[in-house]
Amino acid sequence: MMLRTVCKALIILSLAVWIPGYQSLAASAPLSNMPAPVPCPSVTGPLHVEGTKLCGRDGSPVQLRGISTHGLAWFPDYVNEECFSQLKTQWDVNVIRLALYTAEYNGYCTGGDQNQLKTLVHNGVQYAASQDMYVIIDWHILSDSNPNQHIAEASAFFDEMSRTYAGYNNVLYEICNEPNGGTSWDDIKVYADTIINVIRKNDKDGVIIVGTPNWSQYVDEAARDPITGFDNIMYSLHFYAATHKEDLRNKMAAAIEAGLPIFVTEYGICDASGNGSIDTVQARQWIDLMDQNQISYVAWNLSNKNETSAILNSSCAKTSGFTESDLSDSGRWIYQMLTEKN
Ligand code: IDC
Repeated sequence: MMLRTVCKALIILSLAVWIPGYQSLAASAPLSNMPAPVPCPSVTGPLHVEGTKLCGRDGSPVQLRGISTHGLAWFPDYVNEECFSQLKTQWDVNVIRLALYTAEYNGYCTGGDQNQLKTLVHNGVQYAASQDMYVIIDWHILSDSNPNQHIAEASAFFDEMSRTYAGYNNVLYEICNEPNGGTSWDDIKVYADTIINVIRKNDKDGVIIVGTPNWSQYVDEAARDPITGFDNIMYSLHFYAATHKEDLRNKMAAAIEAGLPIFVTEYGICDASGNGSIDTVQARQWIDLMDQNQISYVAWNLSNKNETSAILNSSCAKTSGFTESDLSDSGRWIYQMLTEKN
Protein backbone atom coordinates (compact mmCIF):
# COMPACT_ATOMS: atom_id res chain seq x y z
CA MET A 1 0.00 0.00 0.00
CA MET A 2 2.72 2.34 1.16
CA LEU A 3 4.90 1.28 -1.79
CA ARG A 4 2.08 2.01 -4.24
CA THR A 5 1.70 5.56 -2.88
CA VAL A 6 5.43 6.17 -3.12
CA CYS A 7 5.44 4.85 -6.71
CA LYS A 8 2.54 7.11 -7.64
CA ALA A 9 4.35 10.10 -6.16
CA LEU A 10 7.50 9.17 -8.08
CA ILE A 11 5.60 8.89 -11.36
CA ILE A 12 3.97 12.29 -10.85
CA LEU A 13 7.32 13.79 -9.89
CA SER A 14 9.07 12.41 -12.95
CA LEU A 15 6.22 13.58 -15.16
CA ALA A 16 6.68 17.06 -13.74
CA VAL A 17 10.40 16.89 -14.43
CA TRP A 18 10.26 15.32 -17.88
CA ILE A 19 7.22 16.82 -19.55
CA PRO A 20 8.18 20.34 -20.49
CA GLY A 21 5.61 22.81 -19.27
CA TYR A 22 3.92 20.35 -16.91
CA GLN A 23 4.71 22.37 -13.83
CA SER A 24 4.16 25.78 -15.36
CA LEU A 25 0.85 24.65 -16.86
CA ALA A 26 -0.33 23.47 -13.44
CA ALA A 27 0.94 26.61 -11.78
CA SER A 28 -0.49 28.99 -14.35
CA ALA A 29 -3.88 27.33 -14.81
CA PRO A 30 -5.78 29.59 -12.42
CA LEU A 31 -4.10 32.66 -13.94
CA SER A 32 -5.33 31.87 -17.44
CA ASN A 33 -8.88 32.24 -16.15
CA MET A 34 -8.20 35.80 -15.13
CA PRO A 35 -9.46 38.45 -17.55
CA ALA A 36 -6.70 40.02 -19.65
CA PRO A 37 -6.43 43.68 -18.68
CA VAL A 38 -7.85 45.98 -21.34
CA PRO A 39 -5.39 48.84 -21.99
CA CYS A 40 -6.73 52.24 -20.93
CA PRO A 41 -5.24 55.76 -20.77
CA SER A 42 -4.79 55.80 -16.97
CA VAL A 43 -2.60 52.69 -17.16
CA THR A 44 -1.02 52.69 -20.62
CA GLY A 45 -0.88 56.49 -20.86
CA PRO A 46 -0.36 58.49 -24.01
CA LEU A 47 0.36 56.31 -27.04
CA HIS A 48 3.24 56.44 -29.47
CA VAL A 49 4.42 54.40 -32.45
CA GLU A 50 7.50 52.16 -32.45
CA GLY A 51 8.18 50.34 -35.70
CA THR A 52 4.84 48.86 -36.75
CA LYS A 53 3.35 48.91 -33.24
CA LEU A 54 1.19 51.28 -31.29
CA CYS A 55 2.79 51.40 -27.83
CA GLY A 56 1.96 52.59 -24.35
CA ARG A 57 4.09 54.79 -22.13
CA ASP A 58 6.28 51.86 -20.99
CA GLY A 59 7.05 50.93 -24.60
CA SER A 60 5.00 47.74 -24.75
CA PRO A 61 2.55 47.24 -27.60
CA VAL A 62 -1.05 48.27 -27.03
CA GLN A 63 -4.01 47.02 -29.04
CA LEU A 64 -7.09 49.21 -29.18
CA ARG A 65 -10.42 47.58 -29.98
CA GLY A 66 -13.47 49.72 -30.35
CA ILE A 67 -16.59 50.99 -32.00
CA SER A 68 -17.14 53.91 -34.37
CA THR A 69 -20.12 56.19 -34.19
CA HIS A 70 -22.16 56.59 -37.35
CA GLY A 71 -22.14 60.15 -38.72
CA LEU A 72 -22.34 62.49 -35.72
CA ALA A 73 -24.78 64.75 -37.58
CA TRP A 74 -27.31 61.93 -38.08
CA PHE A 75 -26.91 59.93 -34.90
CA PRO A 76 -25.82 62.44 -32.25
CA ASP A 77 -27.68 60.79 -29.38
CA TYR A 78 -25.26 57.88 -29.00
CA VAL A 79 -22.65 60.36 -27.85
CA ASN A 80 -23.56 60.01 -24.18
CA GLU A 81 -21.57 58.87 -21.20
CA GLU A 82 -23.83 55.95 -20.20
CA CYS A 83 -23.41 54.48 -23.66
CA PHE A 84 -19.61 54.80 -23.61
CA SER A 85 -19.54 53.39 -20.08
CA GLN A 86 -21.46 50.29 -21.15
CA LEU A 87 -19.16 49.78 -24.13
CA LYS A 88 -16.19 49.99 -21.81
CA THR A 89 -17.42 47.85 -18.94
CA GLN A 90 -19.48 45.25 -20.80
CA TRP A 91 -17.98 45.18 -24.29
CA ASP A 92 -14.29 45.58 -23.31
CA VAL A 93 -14.09 48.48 -25.74
CA ASN A 94 -11.17 50.85 -25.12
CA VAL A 95 -11.52 53.24 -28.05
CA ILE A 96 -14.42 55.22 -29.52
CA ARG A 97 -14.18 56.74 -32.97
CA LEU A 98 -16.12 59.95 -33.56
CA ALA A 99 -17.05 60.07 -37.26
CA LEU A 100 -17.43 63.64 -38.47
CA TYR A 101 -18.61 63.46 -42.09
CA THR A 102 -17.23 66.34 -44.11
CA ALA A 103 -19.52 66.21 -47.15
CA GLU A 104 -22.63 64.00 -46.86
CA TYR A 105 -25.95 65.03 -45.33
CA ASN A 106 -25.16 68.24 -43.49
CA GLY A 107 -21.49 67.44 -43.45
CA TYR A 108 -19.05 69.75 -41.72
CA CYS A 109 -18.02 71.37 -45.02
CA THR A 110 -21.39 71.22 -46.81
CA GLY A 111 -23.73 73.27 -44.69
CA GLY A 112 -23.66 71.39 -41.39
CA ASP A 113 -23.79 73.38 -38.15
CA GLN A 114 -20.05 73.43 -37.41
CA ASN A 115 -20.40 74.56 -33.82
CA GLN A 116 -22.95 71.90 -33.05
CA LEU A 117 -20.79 69.24 -34.69
CA LYS A 118 -17.71 70.39 -32.80
CA THR A 119 -19.69 70.30 -29.55
CA LEU A 120 -20.48 66.64 -30.26
CA VAL A 121 -16.79 65.94 -30.83
CA HIS A 122 -15.84 67.78 -27.62
CA ASN A 123 -18.51 65.94 -25.63
CA GLY A 124 -17.36 62.63 -27.09
CA VAL A 125 -13.75 63.30 -26.09
CA GLN A 126 -14.82 64.27 -22.55
CA TYR A 127 -17.01 61.19 -22.08
CA ALA A 128 -14.21 58.97 -23.37
CA ALA A 129 -11.74 60.67 -21.02
CA SER A 130 -13.97 60.28 -17.99
CA GLN A 131 -14.57 56.63 -18.87
CA ASP A 132 -10.80 56.10 -19.25
CA MET A 133 -11.05 55.27 -22.96
CA TYR A 134 -9.08 56.37 -25.99
CA VAL A 135 -10.90 58.38 -28.66
CA ILE A 136 -10.28 58.99 -32.37
CA ILE A 137 -11.34 62.27 -33.95
CA ASP A 138 -12.20 61.15 -37.50
CA TRP A 139 -12.35 63.68 -40.36
CA HIS A 140 -14.69 61.46 -42.33
CA ILE A 141 -14.17 62.29 -45.99
CA LEU A 142 -16.10 60.02 -48.36
CA SER A 143 -18.03 61.48 -51.32
CA ASP A 144 -15.49 64.34 -51.29
CA SER A 145 -12.97 61.77 -52.43
CA ASN A 146 -9.83 63.93 -52.39
CA PRO A 147 -9.00 65.38 -48.96
CA ASN A 148 -7.38 68.42 -50.60
CA GLN A 149 -10.90 69.51 -51.57
CA HIS A 150 -11.54 70.79 -48.04
CA ILE A 151 -7.98 71.27 -46.85
CA ALA A 152 -8.64 74.80 -45.55
CA GLU A 153 -11.51 73.59 -43.33
CA ALA A 154 -9.45 70.57 -42.25
CA SER A 155 -6.52 72.81 -41.26
CA ALA A 156 -8.73 75.08 -39.16
CA PHE A 157 -10.49 72.09 -37.59
CA PHE A 158 -7.33 70.19 -36.65
CA ASP A 159 -5.65 73.38 -35.43
CA GLU A 160 -8.51 73.88 -33.00
CA MET A 161 -8.67 70.21 -31.97
CA SER A 162 -4.94 69.84 -31.40
CA ARG A 163 -4.75 73.10 -29.43
CA THR A 164 -7.55 71.83 -27.22
CA TYR A 165 -6.32 68.27 -26.77
CA ALA A 166 -2.53 68.53 -26.80
CA GLY A 167 -2.47 67.85 -23.05
CA TYR A 168 -4.85 64.87 -23.18
CA ASN A 169 -3.51 61.33 -23.01
CA ASN A 170 -6.41 59.68 -24.85
CA VAL A 171 -6.85 61.51 -28.19
CA LEU A 172 -5.81 60.24 -31.66
CA TYR A 173 -6.33 62.21 -34.87
CA GLU A 174 -7.56 60.51 -38.06
CA ILE A 175 -7.09 63.12 -40.74
CA CYS A 176 -8.87 61.61 -43.80
CA ASN A 177 -11.16 58.61 -43.49
CA GLU A 178 -11.19 57.21 -47.02
CA PRO A 179 -9.60 58.95 -49.98
CA ASN A 180 -11.04 57.37 -53.13
CA GLY A 181 -11.80 57.88 -56.80
CA GLY A 182 -8.68 59.06 -58.57
CA THR A 183 -6.99 60.31 -55.41
CA SER A 184 -3.38 59.13 -55.44
CA TRP A 185 -1.02 58.49 -52.56
CA ASP A 186 0.91 61.58 -53.71
CA ASP A 187 -2.26 63.70 -53.36
CA ILE A 188 -2.78 62.28 -49.87
CA LYS A 189 0.84 63.00 -48.92
CA VAL A 190 0.47 66.64 -49.91
CA TYR A 191 -2.63 66.92 -47.73
CA ALA A 192 -1.09 64.96 -44.85
CA ASP A 193 2.04 67.12 -44.82
CA THR A 194 -0.08 70.25 -44.33
CA ILE A 195 -2.37 68.79 -41.68
CA ILE A 196 0.39 67.00 -39.75
CA ASN A 197 2.32 70.29 -39.57
CA VAL A 198 -0.80 72.05 -38.28
CA ILE A 199 -1.29 69.42 -35.58
CA ARG A 200 2.39 69.23 -34.62
CA LYS A 201 2.54 72.97 -33.93
CA ASN A 202 0.18 72.34 -31.02
CA ASP A 203 0.49 68.66 -30.16
CA LYS A 204 4.07 67.43 -30.43
CA ASP A 205 3.42 63.73 -30.17
CA GLY A 206 -0.25 62.73 -30.47
CA VAL A 207 -0.82 59.76 -32.80
CA ILE A 208 -1.99 60.80 -36.29
CA ILE A 209 -3.63 58.26 -38.62
CA VAL A 210 -3.54 58.86 -42.37
CA GLY A 211 -6.00 57.31 -44.84
CA THR A 212 -4.69 55.44 -47.89
CA PRO A 213 -5.91 55.37 -51.53
CA ASN A 214 -8.95 53.42 -52.74
CA TRP A 215 -11.10 53.74 -49.60
CA SER A 216 -8.11 53.11 -47.32
CA GLN A 217 -7.04 49.85 -48.88
CA TYR A 218 -3.81 50.61 -50.75
CA VAL A 219 -1.48 50.34 -47.80
CA ASP A 220 1.12 48.91 -50.19
CA GLU A 221 1.47 52.36 -51.79
CA ALA A 222 2.04 53.95 -48.39
CA ALA A 223 4.52 51.20 -47.47
CA ARG A 224 6.56 51.91 -50.59
CA ASP A 225 6.70 55.63 -49.87
CA PRO A 226 5.87 56.37 -46.22
CA ILE A 227 5.57 59.85 -44.73
CA THR A 228 8.91 60.95 -43.30
CA GLY A 229 10.00 63.66 -40.91
CA PHE A 230 7.36 63.06 -38.22
CA ASP A 231 6.94 60.62 -35.35
CA ASN A 232 3.80 58.75 -34.37
CA ILE A 233 2.19 58.44 -37.77
CA MET A 234 0.00 55.44 -38.63
CA TYR A 235 -1.82 54.43 -41.80
CA SER A 236 -5.36 53.18 -42.04
CA LEU A 237 -6.64 50.06 -43.69
CA HIS A 238 -10.42 49.46 -43.88
CA PHE A 239 -12.17 46.20 -44.70
CA TYR A 240 -15.69 44.84 -44.97
CA ALA A 241 -15.45 41.09 -44.52
CA ALA A 242 -18.08 40.01 -47.07
CA THR A 243 -16.28 42.05 -49.78
CA HIS A 244 -12.59 42.21 -48.84
CA LYS A 245 -10.92 38.87 -48.34
CA GLU A 246 -7.58 37.17 -48.71
CA ASP A 247 -6.15 39.63 -51.27
CA LEU A 248 -6.54 42.55 -48.93
CA ARG A 249 -5.33 40.51 -45.94
CA ASN A 250 -2.19 39.67 -47.93
CA LYS A 251 -1.75 43.35 -48.73
CA MET A 252 -1.99 44.17 -45.05
CA ALA A 253 0.46 41.43 -44.05
CA ALA A 254 2.96 42.56 -46.70
CA ALA A 255 2.72 46.20 -45.61
CA ILE A 256 3.35 45.23 -41.98
CA GLU A 257 6.28 43.11 -43.12
CA ALA A 258 7.59 46.17 -44.97
CA GLY A 259 7.44 48.11 -41.69
CA LEU A 260 4.21 50.12 -42.05
CA PRO A 261 2.30 50.81 -38.81
CA ILE A 262 -1.35 50.06 -39.63
CA PHE A 263 -4.51 50.94 -37.71
CA VAL A 264 -7.83 49.46 -38.88
CA THR A 265 -9.93 52.49 -37.96
CA GLU A 266 -13.02 51.01 -39.64
CA TYR A 267 -14.26 47.52 -40.49
CA GLY A 268 -17.55 45.74 -40.93
CA ILE A 269 -18.42 42.06 -40.99
CA CYS A 270 -20.90 42.67 -43.83
CA ASP A 271 -20.27 43.97 -47.35
CA ALA A 272 -18.71 47.30 -48.28
CA SER A 273 -22.07 49.03 -48.72
CA GLY A 274 -22.49 48.72 -44.96
CA ASN A 275 -25.44 46.49 -45.72
CA GLY A 276 -26.02 43.07 -47.30
CA SER A 277 -24.97 39.75 -45.89
CA ILE A 278 -22.54 38.98 -43.09
CA ASP A 279 -19.47 36.79 -43.60
CA THR A 280 -18.35 35.53 -40.20
CA VAL A 281 -15.79 33.10 -41.67
CA GLN A 282 -13.90 35.92 -43.35
CA ALA A 283 -14.45 38.19 -40.36
CA ARG A 284 -12.83 35.62 -38.07
CA GLN A 285 -9.80 35.38 -40.35
CA TRP A 286 -9.43 39.15 -40.28
CA ILE A 287 -9.68 39.26 -36.49
CA ASP A 288 -7.12 36.47 -36.10
CA LEU A 289 -4.64 38.22 -38.41
CA MET A 290 -5.10 41.55 -36.61
CA ASP A 291 -4.78 39.94 -33.17
CA GLN A 292 -1.61 38.10 -34.18
CA ASN A 293 -0.07 41.41 -35.24
CA GLN A 294 -1.56 43.46 -32.36
CA ILE A 295 -3.31 45.67 -34.88
CA SER A 296 -5.99 47.92 -33.45
CA TYR A 297 -9.49 47.76 -34.93
CA VAL A 298 -12.73 49.73 -34.75
CA ALA A 299 -16.14 48.44 -35.89
CA TRP A 300 -18.60 50.44 -37.98
CA ASN A 301 -21.19 51.50 -36.60
CA LEU A 302 -22.94 52.57 -33.41
CA SER A 303 -26.48 53.19 -34.57
CA ASN A 304 -29.86 51.58 -35.13
CA LYS A 305 -29.94 52.45 -38.83
CA ASN A 306 -31.67 49.78 -40.86
CA GLU A 307 -28.45 48.39 -42.35
CA THR A 308 -26.41 45.29 -41.55
CA SER A 309 -23.37 47.14 -40.21
CA ALA A 310 -25.37 48.95 -37.50
CA ILE A 311 -24.77 47.15 -34.19
CA LEU A 312 -28.31 47.84 -32.93
CA ASN A 313 -31.63 46.59 -34.23
CA SER A 314 -33.59 49.27 -36.03
CA SER A 315 -36.39 48.67 -33.50
CA CYS A 316 -34.10 49.66 -30.61
CA ALA A 317 -34.84 53.23 -29.58
CA LYS A 318 -32.45 53.26 -26.60
CA THR A 319 -29.19 55.17 -26.75
CA SER A 320 -27.60 53.34 -23.78
CA GLY A 321 -28.32 50.37 -21.53
CA PHE A 322 -28.56 47.92 -24.43
CA THR A 323 -29.54 44.32 -23.79
CA GLU A 324 -28.74 41.39 -26.02
CA SER A 325 -32.11 41.57 -27.74
CA ASP A 326 -31.33 45.16 -28.78
CA LEU A 327 -28.36 43.97 -30.84
CA SER A 328 -28.36 43.26 -34.57
CA ASP A 329 -26.59 40.18 -35.94
CA SER A 330 -23.46 42.31 -36.46
CA GLY A 331 -23.76 43.70 -32.95
CA ARG A 332 -24.06 40.25 -31.38
CA TRP A 333 -21.08 38.85 -33.29
CA ILE A 334 -18.90 41.86 -32.49
CA TYR A 335 -19.94 41.83 -28.82
CA GLN A 336 -19.08 38.13 -28.51
CA MET A 337 -15.79 38.53 -30.34
CA LEU A 338 -14.72 41.50 -28.20
CA THR A 339 -15.58 39.79 -24.92
CA GLU A 340 -14.60 36.15 -25.64
CA LYS A 341 -11.08 36.52 -24.26
CA ASN A 342 -12.48 37.54 -20.91
C1 IDC B 1 -22.06 54.39 -44.83
C2 IDC B 1 -23.20 54.24 -43.83
C3 IDC B 1 -24.51 54.56 -44.50
C4 IDC B 1 -24.42 55.94 -45.11
C5 IDC B 1 -23.23 56.05 -46.04
C6 IDC B 1 -23.05 57.48 -46.52
O1 IDC B 1 -23.18 52.93 -43.29
O2 IDC B 1 -25.57 54.50 -43.57
O3 IDC B 1 -25.61 56.23 -45.83
O4 IDC B 1 -22.05 55.66 -45.37
O5 IDC B 1 -22.53 57.54 -47.77
C7 IDC B 1 -17.18 53.18 -45.60
C8 IDC B 1 -17.31 54.55 -45.07
C9 IDC B 1 -18.57 54.71 -44.25
C10 IDC B 1 -19.72 53.95 -44.87
C11 IDC B 1 -19.38 52.47 -44.81
C12 IDC B 1 -20.48 51.56 -45.37
O6 IDC B 1 -16.19 54.98 -44.34
O7 IDC B 1 -18.87 56.08 -44.18
O8 IDC B 1 -20.87 54.19 -44.11
N1 IDC B 1 -18.15 52.24 -45.53
O9 IDC B 1 -20.72 51.85 -46.70
N2 IDC B 1 -16.16 52.67 -46.21
C13 IDC B 1 -16.45 51.40 -46.60
C14 IDC B 1 -17.71 51.12 -46.17
